[in-house]
Amino acid sequence: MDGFFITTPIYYLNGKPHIGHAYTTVAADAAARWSRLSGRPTRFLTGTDEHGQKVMAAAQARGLTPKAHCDELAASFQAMMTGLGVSYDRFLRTTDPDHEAVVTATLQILHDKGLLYRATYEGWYHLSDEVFVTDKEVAEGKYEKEKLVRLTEDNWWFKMGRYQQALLDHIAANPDFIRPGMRRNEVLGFLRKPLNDLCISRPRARMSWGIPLPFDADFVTYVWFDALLNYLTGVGWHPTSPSEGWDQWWPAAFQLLGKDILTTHAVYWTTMLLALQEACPAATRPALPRVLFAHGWWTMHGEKMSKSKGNTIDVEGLIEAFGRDATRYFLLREIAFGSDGTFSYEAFLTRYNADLANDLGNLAHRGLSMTANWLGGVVPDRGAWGPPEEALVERARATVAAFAEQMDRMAPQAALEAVNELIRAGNKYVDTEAPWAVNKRGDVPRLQAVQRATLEVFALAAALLLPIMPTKAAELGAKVGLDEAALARLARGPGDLAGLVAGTPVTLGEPLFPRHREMPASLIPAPEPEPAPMSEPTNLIVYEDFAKIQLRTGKVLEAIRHPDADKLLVLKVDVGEAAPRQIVAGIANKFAPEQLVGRTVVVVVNLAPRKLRGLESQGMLLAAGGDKGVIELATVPECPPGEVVR
Ligand code: ME8
Repeated sequence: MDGFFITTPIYYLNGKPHIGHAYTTVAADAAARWSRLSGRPTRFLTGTDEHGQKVMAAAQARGLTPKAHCDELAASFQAMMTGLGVSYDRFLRTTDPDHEAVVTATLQILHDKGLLYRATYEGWYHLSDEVFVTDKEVAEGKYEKEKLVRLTEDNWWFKMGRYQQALLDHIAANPDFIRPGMRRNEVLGFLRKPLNDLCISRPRARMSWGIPLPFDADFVTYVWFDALLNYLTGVGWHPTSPSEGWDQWWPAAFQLLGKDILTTHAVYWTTMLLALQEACPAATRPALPRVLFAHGWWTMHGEKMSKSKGNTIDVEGLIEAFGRDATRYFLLREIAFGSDGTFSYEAFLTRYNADLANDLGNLAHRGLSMTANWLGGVVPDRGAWGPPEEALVERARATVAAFAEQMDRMAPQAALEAVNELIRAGNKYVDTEAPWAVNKRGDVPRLQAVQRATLEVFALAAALLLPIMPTKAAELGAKVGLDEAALARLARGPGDLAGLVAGTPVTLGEPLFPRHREMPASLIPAPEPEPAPMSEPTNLIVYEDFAKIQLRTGKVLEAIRHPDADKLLVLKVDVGEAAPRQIVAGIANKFAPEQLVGRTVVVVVNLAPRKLRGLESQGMLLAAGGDKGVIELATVPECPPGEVVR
C-alpha cells in the first residue's frame, strides 16, 4: 500500500511558538491520525528552520551562538507539540547532519548539471525578508522603503525561470495541486509575469549562518533553498544515496502551509523539484507533491498574529485552562481550513461550552446516567429496536460518509460539523423518545432500544473525534467499554450503530468537558489602571542639571523582539559613533520591530549601560506617554544621526 506522507512548514526559530504554529501542526496531526486509523502506512513530518539572517540576529541579540539559541528554541517548539499531543514521526531540524548532507549533495548535483550559475546582482534587497526586490516591486510600493538597501553583490543563482512553462502545465493538468482554488489563482497570477531566476546563496562575509556551498567557499546557502529540501530529507531521500523505501512516502499526499509562504512553495519548491527531475538519476527523481494546501491566518484585532507583531496567543495558557483536546478542537472547528479567522477568548469559551460541555456532555450524561439508573449500568440489548432507531442509523451512516469525505479532502471543520450534527440529532432523539417516560410506564424493551441507540450514537461520536481529540475520545470510548482499536474500527466502519457489546459495564464518571462560565483569570489581560490627573511639576531643576543629560539623534538600523520579554524590543541604533549601539526599549506593546527600522529617534547617550532581561542596553529612547505606556516616540525625521539635541 502506498504510504501517506504529510508535512507542515518548518518553523523559524526567531521566537517562541504561538497559536499559528499550533494550528498548522494540529491540522496535519489530525490528518495523520485519520490516515493511521485506516491502517494506511503514514508518515508525518514537522520541524524547525534554523539557518539564515532572522535566526542569526535573534541569537546575536541574546548573546548566544546560533546553535545554542536554536537548541533552546527547538525544544520549546517540541514542548508545544508534546503539549498538544502531536504525533509526528520526525521532528527535523535543518541543522541535523542528514539534512545538511542532502542540501550539499543537491546543490552539487544541480551545479554539475549546469542549473546553477554565479552572477553579480545589482539592485534592491529587503533586509528582514532576505529577498531581492525588483525595481518594479519597489515602484509598486510593495515593500517599506526603510527596509530596502541597494546592493551590488556576487551570488549563485538557480535557473528557476526555465521551469515556468512546466510549472504552468502541471498546475493546469492537476487542478488540486494548489488548494484552495483562490490560492491556485494567485499563483497563476504571479506566473503571468516572466519568472526570474532565484538567488540561492548569501556571501559568507555578510551572513555566515548557513550551509556552505560545496563548490564555492565564499558562500552559504540561502535559507529557503535549504529549508524546502527538508521535505525530502524527511523521507530519507538523497540525490545519489537515498534510504530504502523513501519513495513509499514521496510524493507527499499533503503539504500544509500558511498563505504567507505560498509562493515559496508553489513556485520555488516546485521548480526545485522539476530541476531535480532533470538532474537526478532515475531512481531518485522526485515527483511533485500531490497537494499544496495554503490555509488562512489567525488574526487578532484585524492583524495577522505573528512573532514580529507580538500579538500572539500563548498555546500553553489555553492548554492549561481548557486542556489540549479542547484547544485542538477549537482550532480545527472554528474556521474553515483555508479561510482567515479572528481569535478571541470569547469565541473559544462559546464554542467550548456549546459543542463540548453542552451538546456532547448532554448526550454522554443522558446515555450513561439513565443506563446506570434503570438498566443495571450495562450496555443493554437492542430490545424493541424500531423505526426511530433505524432513522438514527440512516443519520449515522450519512455522518460517517460525510466525515470521511471531509477529512480526506482536508476539511476538518466540515468533518466536525458533521459530528456536531450527529450529536444534536442524538439529543433530539432522546428528547422525542423520552426514555424517562418509557421507564415510567415500565416498557423495558423500548427503554433498552432507546438507551442502546443513545449509547451507540455517543460511541460513534467518540470514535470520529479520535483524530481531533485523541485523549478525550479515548476516555469517552472507555466509558462504554471501547478501547482505541475498537473506536478506530467504528470510525472507519459503515456507521450502522452496532459498535457496542451488550452486557458491557458503562461508567458515568466526572464530566470530561466541565462547563466554564467565564474565561480563567490567567488568560484575561489585566485592565488598564485609570490615568492619574496631570499635576504641576514639583521637583524643579536648574539648567546645569539638565545639561548633564546628553541627547543625540539616532537612526534605528535593526529592531527585533527581545527573546525573553514580551514588552521589550532590541534595537541597533546609529548615534554617529563608530559602531551602532544596542538599546533595549520597553516599547513592544506599541510598536512592531519593522515599524521602527529607518526612524530617527532621540537617544540619551550618557546613561550608564544596564542589563534588561539579560541584554545590555547602551542608552535610552525618548518617548511620549507616562505610566500608561508609550504613545509615540520622539522622532526627528529629517535629521542625520549623531546630532546633538537640546
Ligand atoms: O515561514 N495563522 O516559518 P514561520 C495561521 N521557516 N498560521 C500561522 C500564523 C497565523 N497567524 N502564523 C504562523 C516560515 N503560522 C519558514 C517556513 S518551510 C520550508 C519554511 C504558521 O515560523 C503557518 O503555517 O514564519 C505559516 O506558514 C507558518 O506558521 C510560518 O512559520
